[in-house]
Amino acid sequence: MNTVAHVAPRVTGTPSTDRVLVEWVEDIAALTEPDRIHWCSGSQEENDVLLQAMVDRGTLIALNPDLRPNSYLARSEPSDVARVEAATFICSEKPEGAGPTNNWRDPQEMRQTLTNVFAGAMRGRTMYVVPFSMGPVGGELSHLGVELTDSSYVVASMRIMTRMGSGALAQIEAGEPWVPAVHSVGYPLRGADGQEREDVAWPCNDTKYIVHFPDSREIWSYGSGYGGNALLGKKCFALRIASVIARDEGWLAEHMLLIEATNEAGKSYHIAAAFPSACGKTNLAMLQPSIPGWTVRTLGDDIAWIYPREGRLRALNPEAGFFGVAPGTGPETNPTAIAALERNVIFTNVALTDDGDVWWEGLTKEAPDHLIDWRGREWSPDSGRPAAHPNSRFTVRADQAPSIAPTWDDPEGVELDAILFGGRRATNVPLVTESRSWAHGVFLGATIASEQTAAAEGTVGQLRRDPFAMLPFCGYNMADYWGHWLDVGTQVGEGAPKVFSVNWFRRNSDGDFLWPGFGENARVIDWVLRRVDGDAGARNSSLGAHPRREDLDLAGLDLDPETFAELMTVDRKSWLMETDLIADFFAGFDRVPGTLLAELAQLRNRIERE
Ligand code: OXD
Ligand code: MN
Repeated sequence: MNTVAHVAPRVTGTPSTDRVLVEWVEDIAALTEPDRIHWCSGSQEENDVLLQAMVDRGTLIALNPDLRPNSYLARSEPSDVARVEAATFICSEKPEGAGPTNNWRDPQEMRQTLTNVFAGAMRGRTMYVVPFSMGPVGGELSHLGVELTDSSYVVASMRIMTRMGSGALAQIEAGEPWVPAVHSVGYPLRGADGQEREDVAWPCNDTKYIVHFPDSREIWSYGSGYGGNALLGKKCFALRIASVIARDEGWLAEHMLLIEATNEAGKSYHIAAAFPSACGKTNLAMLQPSIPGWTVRTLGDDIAWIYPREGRLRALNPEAGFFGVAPGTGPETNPTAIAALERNVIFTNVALTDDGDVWWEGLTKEAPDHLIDWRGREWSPDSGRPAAHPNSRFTVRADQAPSIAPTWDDPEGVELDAILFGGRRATNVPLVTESRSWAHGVFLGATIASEQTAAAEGTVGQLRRDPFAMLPFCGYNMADYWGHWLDVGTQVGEGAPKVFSVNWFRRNSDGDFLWPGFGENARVIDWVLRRVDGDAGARNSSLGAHPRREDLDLAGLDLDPETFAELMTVDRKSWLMETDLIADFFAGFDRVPGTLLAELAQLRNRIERE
């Protein structure tokens, strides 16, 4: 096969003055062979040009400006609709560095694989240089990255999800460290022989690699244009790589929402909460409390960076936007999100209405009579398939949420009063449990689980453990991560936030939820915060402390004593089984901290004595 000599790419935008950065960009360009290199400034004009080009190419559909101003719909390939955990790799030097919950690959072999797939991957395309800051630009706790990508959809999304552009670049030029992140959709427009092919609306590749080198703090992503696979500031950087940086520097990078709750007396508290994906994190982050006089304000809906400072833990949301799941978001479940989505949104894989607006399951009670579904096909309510993909998303700036806290982009973060760990448990796990100590709290986080299927059946054997909701996101050995949490608590001591487990999803024997959830979750938060202040009563079980009925503010809620009792029951036999399952789970790790094994033994002891 004849190969055509690569012509030097045309450069637009303002190249950096940073020699290391420029050399890296040149090296990646030499490997991937783009036709053009554009240095992104993050300006409005640049964004307008990119969006218009995507509309012209069919990658974006401009929505009706009267109904949804400055908003767009993208439809991905059906093969590229979610994070790909099986193709996500942690390439630490040794397999133990990644641990049993991650896919490990030898770093040298993976570098060779990446060199092969990235060779010529950007032919015919523009390679965008996207400098970004996770956390406010210049903030002491913020971290910088540069994503090289051949997807303008990724550029526009990174502009919403991160602080992207010249501000971040100036920090790099001032000598701050940064994480290199290379991304290609893997759909070059020209072969090595010079043969051209047409572009498609959503270029991607069936071969996918989402790769992290924790030792050198690098990210390489190939083959997908979607979400966490491609917007590399989010899961890849702010969780997987950041968790490694945090381990080395003595802080925590967590899959947690962050809120400020203010009670009727005007006293404010901050809470971080970890829930596995699809357990309503965005809804809780934007909670409208049912208790009169209470307000909840949002700082973040997905990620919190937590660090010790003067005997307390402080937390900050490193992101600048929400990449939320659309289905199930409606005026009743999350009116705040609905208000945030009025304008300036990039929607992906939702349905299109006849008047040029968007729709998804749960947006209205009744579906419209006619839609174009997420694959671009005609749809009516009797089509027998969802109109929006279950993982369809909205991408919107955080400060468009009416509930946004004024402190949300304070570079110092906020002081944490409580940490919640939650799973989706139909059985066994009470509505709320206060841990007995920091170590017990870490045990609760390490053993979070969700039932995978028909919750009413509730067979404990069907549990998926998702420790700290970090199973797919921890960049190193999960057992070492637990040890790191224990160390941070020891360092902070008395001033550490109190840790609770919550479960909004317990069901009765008919399969009905026992707790109404949503705005009523404020009643649990109220008890949690009164416990923090030492102002609320509780009873102890073998699991920890729980509210009695009289300890919760249940005014105006129709919750009979029997239902409450069922919600809080700790069943001895089931819990003995739970401890066996936890022991099995821990047995999958060869370096579980002794403190957690002791917590398990003590739990079993307490249950046996009950
Ligand atoms: C997310 C996830 O997209 O957790 O936030 O999967
Ligand atoms: Mn998440």
